Amino acid sequence: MHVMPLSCCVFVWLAAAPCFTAPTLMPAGDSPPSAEPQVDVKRATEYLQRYYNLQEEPEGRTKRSGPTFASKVKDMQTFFGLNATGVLDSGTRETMGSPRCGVPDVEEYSHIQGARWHKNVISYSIGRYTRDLPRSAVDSLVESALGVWARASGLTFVRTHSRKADVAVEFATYAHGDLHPFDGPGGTLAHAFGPGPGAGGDVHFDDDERWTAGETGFNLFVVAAHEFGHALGLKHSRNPQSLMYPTYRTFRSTNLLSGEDVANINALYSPARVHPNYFSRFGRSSQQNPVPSGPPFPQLTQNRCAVDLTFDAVSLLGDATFFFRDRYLWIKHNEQYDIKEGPITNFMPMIESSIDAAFLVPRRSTAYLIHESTFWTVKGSLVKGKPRALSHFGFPAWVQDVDAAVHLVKTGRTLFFMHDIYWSYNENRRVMDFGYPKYISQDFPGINTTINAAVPKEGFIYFFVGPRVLKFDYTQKLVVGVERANSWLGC
Ligand code: NFH
Ligand code: CA
Ligand code: ZN
Ligand code: ZN
Repeated sequence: MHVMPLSCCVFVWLAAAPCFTAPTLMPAGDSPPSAEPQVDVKRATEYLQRYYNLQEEPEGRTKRSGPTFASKVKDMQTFFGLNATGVLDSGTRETMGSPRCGVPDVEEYSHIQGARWHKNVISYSIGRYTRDLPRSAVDSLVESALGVWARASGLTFVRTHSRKADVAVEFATYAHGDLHPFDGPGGTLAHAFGPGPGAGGDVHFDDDERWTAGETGFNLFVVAAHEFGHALGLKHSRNPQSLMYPTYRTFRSTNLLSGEDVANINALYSPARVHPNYFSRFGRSSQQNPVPSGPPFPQLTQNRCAVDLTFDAVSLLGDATFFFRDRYLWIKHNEQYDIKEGPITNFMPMIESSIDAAFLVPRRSTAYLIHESTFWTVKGSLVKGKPRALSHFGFPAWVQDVDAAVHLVKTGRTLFFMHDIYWSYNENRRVMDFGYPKYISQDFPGINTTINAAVPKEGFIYFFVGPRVLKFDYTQKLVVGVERANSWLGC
């Protein structure tokens, strides 16, 4: 069996040392309970060994002073937002004293991406229920918690009653068959295994907690959403705004996910844009050298007639249509048969990344090319100035990229599509229209999956969805035709 990193960490760490609660736990081993400072150092040492990879000395003794110990204390203080003094003061001891369980903090942050599911449709099952809530409530809280990630990622979750579900959800107490017994009321609320076969993806809730749908006890929706993050491969975040922060909080706002959560799930599940160092500013690695997305070098040729060819963005520009895929570009002149093609940099040397979305505002003769949270302005065939922030259009901060954009001359609006929602931007007043985002499926019936690209033509909107293009009649609100995406490139 291939054990994936996250589940592997959970196994190793919990098997080696079950969760402990400093205030109630008897000091382990040889230390007499009366020797307070001794006990504190011992506990701190155990804690740092468990969560911060503090190494034991060769003879089996652990360094309790010196650079290693202090620097691990510092790491821990930094993680919890304490003063990083390296000194075991009372605040630090108190924080260490909070019961906790799971993968070591530092290990977790060393790289954001963990294992992932290599598919977009993930099955889940609900096995043993809790008696705290009606079954129907559990079903719908679990479904909503999965919906949080589905909306942010384009993943789809389907419920099954099979034992072979990818994500098997269960309530259990104490020992429950996976070597990681729960700890009774309080302490650890739940745990999850990262993507993988067997126990991989499974989520267990401690049924000694009081599970609720409200603000008393522990809110099942919030805890489940956190656990599903792990089940999809996400690790803990040190950002207290993030759902993946390691301690339980109730969320007052409707927005469970921080921008970082959204970025991390997308780094994991958007194969076209893999960012090994995305958000690495929380770690120690090189934020100074952002890694350009896509393959390391733009491919010099691409087969435009490949059966399953998809595009990242399609836009009109001048009297041509531009088709973007990874860092490659095809340009089809409207009145000519020949197609120009090559790496984007051949045409626009400044643009060394892929393009996620693009649109033309004809009365300004200006096209906007969007890459993640930035965009370029292109007039004629000239890229104007430096890339600007996508937030310029008035998006909320958590919007870090869009899938597609299209400008409609008739209404003067630009529509931005992201997963299953979209925004409408008023190009005349240069403000977002009120009441957005809205669900795409509500206003574009028939468009039920993530949109790759959109382009207006002869009064229709053409939505590129996977290897197909759907012709959408905006006044009838109806899909009126389907063809292969690359038929537009003469295939
Ligand atoms: C948890 N975890 O039980 C807590 N935290 O806040 N108790 C985490 C789940 C929360 C599983 O994936 C465990 O990370 C505890 C302790 C974040 C939903 C911080 C005490 C360990 C109230
Ligand atoms: Ca517990
Ligand atoms: Zn378990
Ligand atoms: Zn967790």
